[in-house]
Amino acid sequence: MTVRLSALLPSLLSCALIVTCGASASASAPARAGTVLPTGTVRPSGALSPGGAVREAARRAPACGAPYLVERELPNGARWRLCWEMRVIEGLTLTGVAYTPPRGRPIPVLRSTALAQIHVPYDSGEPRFHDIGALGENAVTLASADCPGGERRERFVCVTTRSRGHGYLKSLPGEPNLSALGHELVVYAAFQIGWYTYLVEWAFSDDGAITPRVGATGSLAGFATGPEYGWSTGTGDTHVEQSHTHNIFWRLDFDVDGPKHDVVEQYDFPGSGTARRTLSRTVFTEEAKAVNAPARWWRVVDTESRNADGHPISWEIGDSGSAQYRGPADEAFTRADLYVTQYRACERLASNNPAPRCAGSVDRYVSGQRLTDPVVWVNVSYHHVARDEDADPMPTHWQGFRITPRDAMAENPR
Ligand SMILES: [Cu+2]
Repeated sequence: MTVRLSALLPSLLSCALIVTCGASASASAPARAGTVLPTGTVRPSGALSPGGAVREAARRAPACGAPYLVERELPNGARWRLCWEMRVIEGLTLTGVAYTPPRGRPIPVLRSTALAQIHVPYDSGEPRFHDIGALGENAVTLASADCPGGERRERFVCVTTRSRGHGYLKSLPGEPNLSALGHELVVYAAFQIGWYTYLVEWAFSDDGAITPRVGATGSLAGFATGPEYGWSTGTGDTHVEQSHTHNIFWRLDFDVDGPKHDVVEQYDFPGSGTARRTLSRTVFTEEAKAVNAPARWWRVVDTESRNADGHPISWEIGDSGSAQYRGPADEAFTRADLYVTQYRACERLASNNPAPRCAGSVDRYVSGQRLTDPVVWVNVSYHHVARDEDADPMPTHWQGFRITPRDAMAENPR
């Protein structure tokens, strides 16, 4: 552990000198062979989408071919289609995500999704990393064993299918037993940031659900502290590893059943402590920030399109697994769990946004604009108190959330 600390010291000093620590964590990463980005798949560093009509056309109709096209049918007959690219800043980015239920028509869900920040504040107050600044430059070459049963695309991305346990199981007297194992398409990549390796994945289930999540593995950073801020790891009590939080932000540009008529709603069920719970709906007509609460969830609904049952098609967002970190005033972007903003191409990251034409963080993107093309930002926190088992390599700790179809189909799409 001593060796690691001394190895980190130069990057910490340069971090202090340049004030913004966005690139400092990646600067401390061990040099890796084979992390050259695939030609033609990466935008130049800091570059934004092309402007005007070209940009509009490109984002309305995302298209791609091999090896960037993912099109897969799962055993129940459901299909997912999407494109991937490895962006310099955000790393793995998925566009044009559409779900086709068994015997149904394709339903667009997301125009694009990518990570928008990995913010890692340590419990003593320092250091405080913003690990996304050049994620794509730190993509790890995957071995074939790292992509079991799947296809490696351009060495960095794995596309595979895996079981998700029982999709359903029904056994009622007088009725035929029904059960089936479910499957999901998984698209993931790994990124080396400092001593940590982040596994960034999206799972696309055969029932239409999407699970974005990030797993942190690799090695502990080795920041020593007193017992009030950490946990004794390693041999005996020679080292107290400093606790810290991983605040992970996703940017989700929804296009539920096409680019128009998307509205974001919040649902609550007040009545705690009484026998009844009522349903309460809040429609976000303007840009908004929201915090988690028990039984609270959100949905993006297309107000014009209907399922065969006549109900509006939507995808629901649940974020109940977050530790809900709240930072100091100069980290106001940590003070909400979900943001809804009007689409702007230059609003890319939740903090340390690289585009000078836009504000610097997601809390400041919320400026009272009317929502006609909503982008949803989800913040999931995990408080990492190290334990002896974390060394070494550190077992993967996962954090993420769920996006579930709500009335996209008229019945179970089995
Ligand atoms: Cu950690």
